[in-house]
Amino acid sequence: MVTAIRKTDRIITGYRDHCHPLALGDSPTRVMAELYGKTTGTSKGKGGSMHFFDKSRNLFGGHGIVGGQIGLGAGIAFADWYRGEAHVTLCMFGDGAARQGILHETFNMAMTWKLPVIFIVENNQYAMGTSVARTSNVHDLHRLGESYDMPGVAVDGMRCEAVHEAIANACEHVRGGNGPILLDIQTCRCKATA
Ligand SMILES: Cc1ncc(C[n+]2csc(CCOP(=O)(O)OP(=O)(O)O)c2C)c(N)n1
Repeated sequence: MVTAIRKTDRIITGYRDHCHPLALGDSPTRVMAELYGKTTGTSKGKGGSMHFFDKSRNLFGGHGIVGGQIGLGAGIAFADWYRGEAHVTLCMFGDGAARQGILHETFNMAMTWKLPVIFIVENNQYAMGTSVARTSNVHDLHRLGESYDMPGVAVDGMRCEAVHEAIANACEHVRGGNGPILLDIQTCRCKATA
């Protein structure tokens, strides 16, 4: 993902956030220090495991409230759009978070205002132990934006080239002023049934 974006683009994610600072160039020493609550950590020890923030790398968290980052991500994109800055926000969340009500209000406003945001479901088929199949009648998560006319694409998350290509295409779409796009990046090849 990081190979397809600009350094000035913004990233916001859920609570599984240890890899993001590393991918953005932070050192393992600082990441480990954060996990131990040390002032030498990425977020000065105040964030801990679920709340990695790094202003210098445009990492806006790390959020422990499942789905909370969906609205915040659109808010960051709104701020950039309002200031006339051409950044893209990559807003990541799990397949469980995708079932939160905030997704629908956010998708509606983000499409209405054509905000520069890529919504990314990290789809591992389970909200911790609860399978996609048990939480909804709709299992193709890339279709969740259809009622807002938001385009959606399913991506093989086990192939880094496919992820790079999908993010690069999505960035082009968003930078072209077309508004948000939803990527259902699948990190599990099996289909969860129970
Ligand atoms: C608003 C809210 N409800 C419930 C929880 C408890 N909780 C923590 S993780 C989780 C499941 C999240 O599932 P998903 O978004 O698919 O993430 P993954 O399982 O892939 O980490 C839940 C329900 C929470 N942190 N916040």
